[in-house]
Amino acid sequence: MDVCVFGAGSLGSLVGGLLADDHDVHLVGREPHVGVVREEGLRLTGAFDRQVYPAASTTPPADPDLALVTVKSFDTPQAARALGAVSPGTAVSLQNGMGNEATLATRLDAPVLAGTCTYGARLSEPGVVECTGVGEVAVGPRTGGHSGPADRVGDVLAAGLATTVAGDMPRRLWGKLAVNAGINAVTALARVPNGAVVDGPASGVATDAAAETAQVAANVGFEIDEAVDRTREVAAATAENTASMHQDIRAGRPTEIDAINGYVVETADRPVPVNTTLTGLVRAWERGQGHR
Ligand code: KPL
Repeated sequence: MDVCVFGAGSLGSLVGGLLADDHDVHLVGREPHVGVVREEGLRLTGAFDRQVYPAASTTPPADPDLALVTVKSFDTPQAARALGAVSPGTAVSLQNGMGNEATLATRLDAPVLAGTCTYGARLSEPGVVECTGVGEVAVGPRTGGHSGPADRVGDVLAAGLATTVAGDMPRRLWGKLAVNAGINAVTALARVPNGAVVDGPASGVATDAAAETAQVAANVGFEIDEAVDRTREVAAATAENTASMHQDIRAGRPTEIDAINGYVVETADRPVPVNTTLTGLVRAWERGQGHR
């Protein structure tokens, strides 16, 4: 199967790398990373120790059977345009935040599936990605239920990743959103690893942000009562990790605040003070950096 990974940063490279022995994988990312992968292959370290040889470039190949989208949520419109031009057979969002699938679907004729991914990854240097935590991928129709494309994509992913084909992706996306709303902005603003929200001064802020997200989810029809416990569990399981938003702030890059805590604020029909505060602080930092 021809698999294009659109957004081969840390997570996309890990996902593509884990599939490369079984499928014809093409990583689409930035230089110098894709150049090194093209010349020397991709080294997987951490939980894996493997050298793989996917194709790699800055633009997507024509007609891939499957496109796995792993760009930051603010780059989804650009991914939709680029993938729309190469007509993948099926597309799957494995991104943080909400609304990515709908944005992709505006430009693609193909089925667009929802996905969540809890593998941890870090690009240690061009051509080298470290797996900082073995997680799980869930994939399924973006409106829930089951479909032939979702089952087929599940088989493709299962070649290299722990995979579940799920009939309740909308609920799972809310569950993942709550975890990200609890961990990402808090650890980014406090400049602490994920484990710092398990207990200590930041834990109440993180669990309140997750609990507010669960209330908003319930209001739009999705019960994620386990959100607070799940946030603590993920923080404990990824205790040493630097969350993606923390990595972005450290590197001076724009963050996914709009698609995470900002989405909670926009969707809420009642006050969500913790998410509002986190969103305001991260947006203020972004403005200071000239990103907005
Ligand atoms: O998804 C993550 C992220 O960093 O974006 C978590 C779950 C917080 C793991 O670091």
